[in-house]
Amino acid sequence: MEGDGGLTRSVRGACPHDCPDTCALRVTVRDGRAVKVQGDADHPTTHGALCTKVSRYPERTYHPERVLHPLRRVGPKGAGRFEQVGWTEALDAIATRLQAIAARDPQAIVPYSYAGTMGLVQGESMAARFFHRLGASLLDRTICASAGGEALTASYGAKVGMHVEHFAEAKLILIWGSNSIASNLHFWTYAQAAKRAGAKLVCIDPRRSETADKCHQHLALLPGTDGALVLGLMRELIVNDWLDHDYIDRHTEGWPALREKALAWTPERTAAVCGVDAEQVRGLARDYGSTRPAAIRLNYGMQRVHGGGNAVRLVATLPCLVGAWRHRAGGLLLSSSGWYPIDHGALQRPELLGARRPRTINMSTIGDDLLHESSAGFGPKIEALVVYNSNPVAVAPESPQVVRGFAREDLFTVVLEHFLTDTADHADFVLPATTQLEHLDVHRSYGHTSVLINEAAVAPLGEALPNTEIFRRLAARMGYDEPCFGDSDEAIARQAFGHHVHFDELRARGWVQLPLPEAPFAHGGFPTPSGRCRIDAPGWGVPDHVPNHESAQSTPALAAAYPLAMISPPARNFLNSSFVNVKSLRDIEGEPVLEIHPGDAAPRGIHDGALVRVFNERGQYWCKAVLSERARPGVVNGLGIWWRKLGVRGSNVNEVTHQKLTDLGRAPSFYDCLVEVSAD
Ligand SMILES: Nc1nc2c(c(=O)[nH]1)N[C@H]1C(S)=C(S)[C@@H](COP(=O)(O)OP(=O)(O)OC[C@H]3O[C@@H](n4cnc5c(=O)[nH]c(N)nc54)[C@H](O)[C@@H]3O)O[C@H]1N2
Ligand SMILES: Nc1nc2c(c(=O)[nH]1)N[C@H]1C(S)=C(S)[C@@H](COP(=O)(O)OP(=O)(O)OC[C@H]3O[C@@H](n4cnc5c(=O)[nH]c(N)nc54)[C@H](O)[C@@H]3O)O[C@H]1N2
Ligand SMILES: [Mo]
Repeated sequence: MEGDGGLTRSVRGACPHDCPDTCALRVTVRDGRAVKVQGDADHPTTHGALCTKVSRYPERTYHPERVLHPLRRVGPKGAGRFEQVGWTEALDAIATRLQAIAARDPQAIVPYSYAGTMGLVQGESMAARFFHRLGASLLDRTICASAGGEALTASYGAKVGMHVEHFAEAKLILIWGSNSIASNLHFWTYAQAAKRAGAKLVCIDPRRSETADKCHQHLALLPGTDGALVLGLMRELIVNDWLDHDYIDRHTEGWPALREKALAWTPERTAAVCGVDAEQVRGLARDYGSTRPAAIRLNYGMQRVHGGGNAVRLVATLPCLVGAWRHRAGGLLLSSSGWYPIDHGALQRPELLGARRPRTINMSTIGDDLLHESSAGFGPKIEALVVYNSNPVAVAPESPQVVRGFAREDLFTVVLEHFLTDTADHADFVLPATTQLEHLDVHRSYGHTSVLINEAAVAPLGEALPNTEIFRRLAARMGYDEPCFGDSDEAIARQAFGHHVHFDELRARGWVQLPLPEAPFAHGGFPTPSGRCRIDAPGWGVPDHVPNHESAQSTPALAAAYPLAMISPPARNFLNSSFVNVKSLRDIEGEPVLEIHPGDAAPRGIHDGALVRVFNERGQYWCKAVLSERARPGVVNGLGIWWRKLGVRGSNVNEVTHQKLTDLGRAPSFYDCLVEVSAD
């Protein structure tokens, strides 16, 4: 920290949001108020630049609608009517209710959290200790990345990949299922540097995104057909012998079985399944087979379909087949989070469970699970939910079911929040949480490889408390006296990386780089038992193309009624459902939109700018039609996760998505969804 006479200070921070960039921040504080948030110019990947959203972080923090006091419900469930109460009253009532439920069966209590903050302290530390001690249900945190995560682990042994900085030296970059300009801006800077140095950029995405506009080539495949595309590319690599046999022999296992499968995928068959031209398949294979170094930026967009896990395993095999890993600017990056030596045991204390083995609830099926009665297979009916760092009523799939569950009068719901979100509206108690400017945290990233610190820049607003402190106080009321419930936030922050990161150095510099090899798999050394990439992995088998749950091929009758495939990728100016209530950002987005190809709009009598109804058997939502070639024929793009109450007629895109899971990782398949659209 620096200052000028104590009035203006610059505080080191880290962006808390669920984004691969995890930027290093400098927060300017004047007279105790944060007046500006900027990117740290010294941090290598942040490079002094922030996205539009996070540069508005003070607007979000000092938003007039911040929840600044504990609130208790006064109206019917879901009405969002509350009265202010004191902390003592709120915590006493919550502890009493949780204890009464726990006396019957603590598994009837379910924590529900995701990545509102990615911080290791304000995420799963004191909260996890509390729920472990209680013996509550465990939560399977699958809503975003677990299909791809499990796939990478099957193939490489961990969620690891290239260093993002080295993309600048690549000669070919495949941007695969990622709208990098919107959701991974600091990667895009390196991709542009590569482009200036002569690299070819190819975007593989059903939507002609802002990123696709700026690439040399765009392959607009049908959603959920990435696995087929890879098999087609592999066949071309084989028949033209664009393979690095030495790398395959030394550093992979199981290639012969996949080779056999791939040989059946002619460019014509591949093109028919993917909805592209056979020439595009041949051309892409030629580029990938003959350009060095070639790098793949894979992102989670392409794994939100039934076969998402298998597709990631197939893509992850490509850089091994051509030996791309030999060069530091070759290989693949989906996630770098597995490089971090995090001591989850110290943070979460699973030993507090003792001999108990609670059931696990999958966060992605919370709609169905809230409506489940007690049964031998399911366990007890869910009686209480404690939500923090998440807005499930807006973001979880098939919201008609989620809303029905949250509206249960007999469900006891506590929500720790900054705002009265769609979820908080359904709470019995809303507890005011601090924002990133008001608490201490430490961060890893899933797009780069430094550890960052976030110092508290200002005092908590109103009566807000950090998540940690809320759970600390609840633990005390429940009579939990294990020493770990007395740990301060700084003590927890020091435990996160143990001796691997020198905490005082982190504090002094704001971030420290993990010591990692430049080209991690140039000589193999994957973090698998054999050190090889597992093309055929024990327990997972040989990857294959897995068709969508819903598509013309897999469910023709359904496709006759609901002929359009809908994907729902992020809006550029929101972060999932965060920032939707920040007016200046909502003004840029305008209103919820559905991009539809003019050829699909015309027969439905849909005009540009018209209000349309998007529907299927699960539900319906309304938004504005944008006639655009950004949508390929047969596919519509419902952009962004709006707050339902700020959307049209209280609806958002998850009204029509379903709760069916992916092949690996038990994740939702948001982008595997058939709908029909009509003019309203
Ligand atoms: N501005 C902004 N940034 C964000 C987010 C946000 O909401 N807004 N969300 C953050 C989060 S939670 C995450 S997980 C990350 C990563 O988030 P991702 O969901 O990976 O986000 P995108 O990079 O937009 O990538 C999605 C892209 O995949 C495309 N896509 C959809 N289906 C398919 C398919 O079947 N195959 C292929 N090849 N492509 C497909 C979409 O059209 C879209 O362009 O981004 C983070 N960054
Ligand atoms: N249709 C469709 N649905 C999707 C997606 C999609 O692409 N399409 N994307 C999916 C993906 S990738 C993800 S990751 C999920 C995202 O789902 P969530 O992780 O639920 O993300 P957000 O919607 O941003 O909600 C986070 C909430 O946490 C709160 N919060 C932030 N910091 C703190 C804190 O320190 N303390 C407390 N108590 N609260 C805090 C914020 O105010 C915000 O309301 O959504 C998924 N849903
Ligand atoms: Mo995500």
